[in-house]
Amino acid sequence: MAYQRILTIQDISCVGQCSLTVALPILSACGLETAILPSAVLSTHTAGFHGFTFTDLTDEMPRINEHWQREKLKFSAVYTGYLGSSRQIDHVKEIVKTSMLPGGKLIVDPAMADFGKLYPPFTSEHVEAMKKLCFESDADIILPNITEASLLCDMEFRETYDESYIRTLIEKLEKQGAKTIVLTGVGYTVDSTGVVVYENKEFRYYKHYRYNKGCHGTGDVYASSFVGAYLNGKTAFEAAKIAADYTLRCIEKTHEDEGHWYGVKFEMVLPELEKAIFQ
Ligand code: PXL
Repeated sequence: MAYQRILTIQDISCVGQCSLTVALPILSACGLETAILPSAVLSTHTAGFHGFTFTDLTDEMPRINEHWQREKLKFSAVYTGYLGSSRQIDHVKEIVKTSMLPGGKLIVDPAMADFGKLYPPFTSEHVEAMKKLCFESDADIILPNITEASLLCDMEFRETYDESYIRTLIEKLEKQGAKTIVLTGVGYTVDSTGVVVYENKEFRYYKHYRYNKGCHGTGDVYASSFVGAYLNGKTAFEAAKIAADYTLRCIEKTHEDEGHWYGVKFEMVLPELEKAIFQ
């Protein structure tokens, strides 16, 4: 593969093993030059820590992009994660328009909700802005979980569901403009979960083991390893499988340490991800 410079846009949670502190090392391990655009700086992530600081960087985003344009810096892919405000989403759309190389890939993890609920700072305004990023900006791939997918296509969220519910979700996303869809956290039995990939008009399902106890940050580990594999020439389905297997190994590593409640121990198993991509 040709050497690629990509851009990832998400927050820096200084402590907490999520967003940029996960994406940057994973993408680097996948051999990608990774430029970053921090959407905000938080002392920790927001799930379980109390009294965290939050510095919004929305107004920096267009200034940074103007400098990149003056320097003629371009990216062969843009991968977005947790975005701190709906106003940021407008800046991201502009950055994609001005700083992506022709034929570049836009990969959007809508990172805004889980378990049927929006993350605390977000409202329906954020959902509407995220729809625009996913559908109007021509995202090549979106990686929602079921909660995010239901919000993006205004469909009722269901905790228990069957294949026809999942199919309808994906069909509605496609109707709104989604191209390749990687729908995560889809399980039809109590001890399994998996990922449904809709690629080239075809549905495929990768089913795998589900641990009862999850870890905070697995969504970011999953999306980053997916992007790493995909940009190294894997199909979306192959990348989805590689990312699922890697994320499971990270969860196993994390479970070895009962006190590690705030993030995913993804570091020690990075060589396994590299092997899966480059072998
Ligand atoms: O992992 C998603 C995420 C990213 N960044 C921040 C978060 C969360 C989820 O809670 O709080 C700041």
